[in-house]
Amino acid sequence: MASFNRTTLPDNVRTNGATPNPWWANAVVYQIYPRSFQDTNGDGFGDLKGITSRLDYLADLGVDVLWLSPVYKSPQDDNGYDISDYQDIDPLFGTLDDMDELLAEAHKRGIKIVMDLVVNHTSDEHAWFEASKDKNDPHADWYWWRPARPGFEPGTPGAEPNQWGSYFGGSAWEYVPERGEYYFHQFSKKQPDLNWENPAVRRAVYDMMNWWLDRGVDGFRMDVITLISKRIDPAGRLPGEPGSEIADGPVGEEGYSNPNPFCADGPRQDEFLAEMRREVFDGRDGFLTVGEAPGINAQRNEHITDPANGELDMLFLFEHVDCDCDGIKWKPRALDLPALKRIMAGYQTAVAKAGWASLFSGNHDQPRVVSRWGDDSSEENRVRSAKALGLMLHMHRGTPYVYQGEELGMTNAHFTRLDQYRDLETLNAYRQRVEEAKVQSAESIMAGFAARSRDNARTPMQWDASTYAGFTAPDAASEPWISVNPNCAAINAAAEFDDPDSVYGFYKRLIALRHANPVVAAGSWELIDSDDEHVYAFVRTLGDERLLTVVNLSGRTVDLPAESAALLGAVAGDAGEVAADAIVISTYDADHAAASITSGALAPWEGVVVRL
Ligand code: TEU
Ligand code: CA
Repeated sequence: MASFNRTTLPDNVRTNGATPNPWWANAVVYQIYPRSFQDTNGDGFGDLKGITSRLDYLADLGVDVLWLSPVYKSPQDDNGYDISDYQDIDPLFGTLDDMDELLAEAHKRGIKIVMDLVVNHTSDEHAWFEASKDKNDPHADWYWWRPARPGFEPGTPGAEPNQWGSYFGGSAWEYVPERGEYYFHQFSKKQPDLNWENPAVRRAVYDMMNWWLDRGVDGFRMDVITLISKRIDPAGRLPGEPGSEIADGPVGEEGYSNPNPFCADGPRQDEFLAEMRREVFDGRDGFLTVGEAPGINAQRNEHITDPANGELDMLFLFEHVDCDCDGIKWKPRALDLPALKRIMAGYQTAVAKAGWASLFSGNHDQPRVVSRWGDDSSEENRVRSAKALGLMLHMHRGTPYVYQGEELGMTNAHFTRLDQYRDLETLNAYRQRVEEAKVQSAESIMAGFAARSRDNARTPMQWDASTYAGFTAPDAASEPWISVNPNCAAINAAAEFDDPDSVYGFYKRLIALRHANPVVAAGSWELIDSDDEHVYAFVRTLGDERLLTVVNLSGRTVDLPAESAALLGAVAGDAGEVAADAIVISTYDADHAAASITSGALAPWEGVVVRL
């Protein structure tokens, strides 16, 4: 049986404050979006057998854990984040036997698998929701049902219980004549929010989680788990509903108010997470829990991920991937690097003593990082900037997450027509912002989609240069569910797999570096040259080992900033040169890095890690 215990961290090295260090202390997680990863039956959708067929690739990359986006039974309104049966696999992806085979084959290779747990809401086609439409059914109180506002005809504009809008457009309330009431949904109307105030709901969720862990799953990524506790008044009324002691927020340009301030990190957040830990994970080991945490700041991250509080192992925070727009996702702006560095420093310093950080720049909801913060306008700049961004992230303290295709330097889709998009968030935003509220022009929002649509990360994985990038067979019965990026001709795993200078080869080295060097996994982190607008530099220290990471995150040659230059000067020889063997890893070759250091300037997208 392969060993899972990759950690090379002695117990006197502090990680998240647990003793002994958690098994995942120097692990790297790889996120798979199954729908777009590998199709094996020609229906144009990725499937579980496809993932199993690519395990040797993932083992070669060196990742320790796979996070699968949802593969449960679902109407696929939000690509599986709307679950209608938590304990069965959607036929689109295969069967429970396929899941069992994937678990067994992954475990043989020393790779663990965590599933995506979506329990803030279910599908409106879940049996629980169907039953809850009957006010006399035991499930009647499993969701947030509310009557129409007094004086309004149910189902007519203005009759909604409050003014909240859904993240996916329109009101957050949907009227069901059968029950004569509205239900609350933060996301699409096919994703009704579960009522976590109801202990029967929590019990059912914990039972389901235990069922999967008993089946061999190694943990969960928990979808919007910091939205499950809603602010309510003593009578249980939501903000803004008739008679509530809590007003809901101001109405925005699209005609609705934002539920997030009343649903993010709510009053019972810690209680629910601690109860889940006790009811599901206590007594088990070898698991990983990571919560998706919109609305959580760095200080709350420390509390929730401090093992002493018995909640979650780590969280995904969002401040860093929300910092390059002014509140409206579809009106992006260029990255302000000092702002990003301040945010990342806040994350890192908050968990310096206890708690832990996740490290990600991409996922199935975010645009491709090489297009967003790098430069995909030429092959050379794409490869160099993808490596520079990977180096920057992976040299931080915490657990890195690699999103499928990020290790290849896959880019945004660069769609130009609305009919190329599939994501309901994108399509609903067009209808609401351009056609209904008329608050953004078609041209402006199409540019916003090209930069930020979630579909940028959901084009099929590029395995080779064939018609459908090897995602599905060229003669498949169906085309892929979303267009393959034509740049698969040059950007694909087959072209990169054996090339040590490829983005793939570079990510392999980053991952191996973490496995082999405790200072990378657990060393302290200190930002330097914080105001520099092009260079991201920081020092990692563990005992007497110190590594300087200095990355030029721009397409121009820039001078080494002062603090970095001083640290390098202290280890350089008389002629200012640094020995090539002091170069731990670099986005060019070691000789080029040494020459750059000697010259005091970094080439475009040049990143270097130097042992001080
Ligand atoms: O995402 C929640 C969430 O925060 C996203 O709505 C994110 O803010 C947005 O996509 C960025 O524009 C989780 C899942 O990752 C996402 O795929 C689901 O659509 C959503 O929850 C509902 O389950
Ligand atoms: Ca398939």
